[in-house]
This record gives sequence, structure tokens and C-alpha cells, in this order.
Amino acid sequence: MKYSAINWNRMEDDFTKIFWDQNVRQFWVDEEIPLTDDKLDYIALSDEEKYTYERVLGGLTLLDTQQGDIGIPLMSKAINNPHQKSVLSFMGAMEHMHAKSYSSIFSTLCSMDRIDEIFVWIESNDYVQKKANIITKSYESINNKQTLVEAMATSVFLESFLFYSGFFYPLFLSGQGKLMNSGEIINLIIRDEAVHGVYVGILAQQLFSELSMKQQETVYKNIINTLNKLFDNETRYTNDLYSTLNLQDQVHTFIQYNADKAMMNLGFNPYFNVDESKVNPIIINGLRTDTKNHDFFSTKGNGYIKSTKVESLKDTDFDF
Ligand code: MN3
Ligand code: MN3
Repeated sequence: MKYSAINWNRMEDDFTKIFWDQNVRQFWVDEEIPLTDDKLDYIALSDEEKYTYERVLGGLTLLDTQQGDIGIPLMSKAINNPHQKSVLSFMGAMEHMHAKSYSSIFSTLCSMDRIDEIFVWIESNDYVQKKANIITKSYESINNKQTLVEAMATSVFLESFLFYSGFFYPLFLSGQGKLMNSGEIINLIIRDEAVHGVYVGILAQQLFSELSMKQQETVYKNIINTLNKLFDNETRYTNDLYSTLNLQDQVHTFIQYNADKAMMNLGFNPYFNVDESKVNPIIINGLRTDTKNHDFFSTKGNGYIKSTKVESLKDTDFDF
């Protein structure tokens, strides 16, 4: 057996180098974003708002932990292309950065006792646990090309759909000028997840096209089945988290909108057919990270001033 080294001068596909570059350009570190200004906003929140904000970030922490620990390594192990493995590993490191950044927010806003309560809640909430279970099972079932495509679809659901039930609340608050610095971290994470969802989606589409018609039918059916299972659970999760604030209906619409995006990242038709006009404009506006990253002089939504060249993701970055 011969061991081969990665050669970046001989690429095996025509898109992975673009994604490597994009991931590197977007690199950021949570500690470089000042968060202390959010403290006063947090204190002014009602008990219900504080509770929801903390649980929402707790749920997001679990998803990032899983994606970094289990999802990305298992997908990477199952593919052979060395450059694709590199991009996945880079993305995996960022998942750990995301997970850590929520802890930075917690340590700025909450007492140690409150932080401990969040992590106890993560382990005791049935919906969060069920979601983690569905995702982990999908990754652990990888044993051939079909199950790899299915796991990659689950991964895209995580990146492009499931995160958004959590992103909703920080976007909702920062859209009203509250907790803007934490909102900046959320924006950086959203920018990363957008690239992750597109990249894993492309890998899944390539493998899917190599399957026979019959295999494709089965795989598609399994993917839709997973989507429905995750959506059903996500509906219960958002009812549980958001109904005290009466935001659950808005969140349902928003996650359907994002589930459609996930389906499109996988090269499939939208499933729920919820377009942008149905989503609260505050949230849609908050998703647009492009207007903030170049303005280093404003204090609004601009905590991040690392000297690495920061460029927003454009649709044209993904024209091949
Ligand atoms: Mn992440
Ligand atoms: Mn990700």
C-alpha cells in the first residue's frame, strides 16, 4: 500500500478550491468580537425573553457541537477526494468556533449558575435530544454511496434549515437594536452556515447523480422522510420555546422558508413553497450580512474588525 499526499496543483474537481478560499476569507475568532455592550440590553429583557434567548443559543450550541464532533468527521471519512476532505475539516473547525462563541455570549450575559441551567436544559429537553438523535443516526448509518448522500442531505438540513429556528430570536432582537454584538456573532455564523450548506449540497448532488434511477428514487424518499421527521420535531421544539413570546407562528414560517433553501441546496424543488414575502421583514433584513461587513467605521453591527480580508458571499461565487 502506498500513501499519497495531497497535491493542490492537481485538483480533482473544479469547485473545491473556490470553497477553500471562501472559507479561509471568512475565518473569524469569537474573542475578537466585544460583547460587553450587550449586558445592559440583556438586563432589560423580561424573564421570558431571557429564558428563550438562552435556550435558543443552547440548542444552537448542541447542533454545532454535533456537526463538529460527529457530522463533518464521518462525512469526511466516507469520501476519497483529499481536497474535499480539507474543506470539510476547515468547516468542522469553524463549527467548534461557533459552539465556543455561544459560550462567550453566555459568559458575558449570564451568571455561572444560569449557564449551568442552560446545559442541563439541553440534556433534558425532549425535542433537542430527538433532533440530535435523528442527526447522529443518519451520520452513523453511512456505509455506501446511498447512505452517504442521505447523511449529506441531513447535514444540509442541519446547516440550512435547523439552525434557523435558533437564529430567529437573535435576528429578531438585533433587528430592533437589542443585543447587537451577539447579533454580529450570529451574522458571522450565518455567513459560514450559508457556505457550508451550499458546499455539502454540491457534494450530495454529485454523488446523487452517480446513483441509478431506482437508487435515486429510494434515496429521495428517505430524504423527504427525514425532512418530515425533522420538521415535525422542529415544530414542537419551536412551540415549546417561542409560545410564551407568541412568536411560534413566525418561526414556523421562517423554518419552512429555510427548509426550502435546504432542498434547493440539494438540487431538489422547494417542499413548503414559502417565499421571502411571508417572513417577517425584520428577520429577512437581519439575514443580509452583506451591508455590514464592509463598514468598519460604524459601531452598528460591526464588532468584527480583524484585518483578514472579509468579503461577503455572493450568488456569483457559486456559478460554475
Ligand atoms: Mn456551525
Ligand atoms: Mn456549519
